[in-house]
Amino acid sequence: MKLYFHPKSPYCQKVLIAFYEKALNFEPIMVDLSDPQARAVYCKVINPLGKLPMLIRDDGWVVPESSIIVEYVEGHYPQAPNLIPNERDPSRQSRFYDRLGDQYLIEPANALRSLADGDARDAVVARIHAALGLFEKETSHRDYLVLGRFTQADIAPAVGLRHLQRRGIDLSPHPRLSAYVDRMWARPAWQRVAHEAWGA
Ligand SMILES: N[C@@H](CCC(=O)N[C@@H](CS)C(=O)NCC(=O)O)C(=O)O
Repeated sequence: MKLYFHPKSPYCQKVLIAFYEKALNFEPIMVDLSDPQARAVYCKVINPLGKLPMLIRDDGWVVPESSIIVEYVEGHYPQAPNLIPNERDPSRQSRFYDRLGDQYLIEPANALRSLADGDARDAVVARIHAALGLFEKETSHRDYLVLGRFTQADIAPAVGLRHLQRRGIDLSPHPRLSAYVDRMWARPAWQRVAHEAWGA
């Protein structure tokens, strides 16, 4: 299978983490969407929506969307770690945290890239701080968000939080949350993702 991705993209990092955690074989194909020619080819041949990541199986079956790719990976490669709990309620909670991470941490982190100082930026930063308060509470009494072990629930939030830090959002007023992010990014699969993205 081929994974179209960019190493610095948070949505692509969600998928890379799943692949590396499970030590899966795949063909990585890096796409630089900031290059107009590469973007035009990618949109024409692979994804008209111009979004990364995209997984394409050897039989041509296309799997878009980071969360759906993680779900695909868990369904087809059940080896440890189990990313999506089998139990109904933990599975729902896991999807919930994945969505919270996407919408309230990764999306605003991406938005901060292009927003100059002003009201629009202030509104995004205010929403980020509301989300940080929520996640501080969620991590104040547990090391992982669901089932007391690493699952899909931890991927989008911890990816989003690292990107927010890289955009200058200070997590130190949230000590449990800071410890949580550092704990996730200390995992070998995550260190590999960080190294490939930022050389860290
Ligand atoms: N909901 C999508 C979001 C994907 C997304 O927005 N990817 C960004 C990279 S982080 C992208 O491709 N941006 C290019 C663009 O919007 O032009 C997912 O989860 O895969």
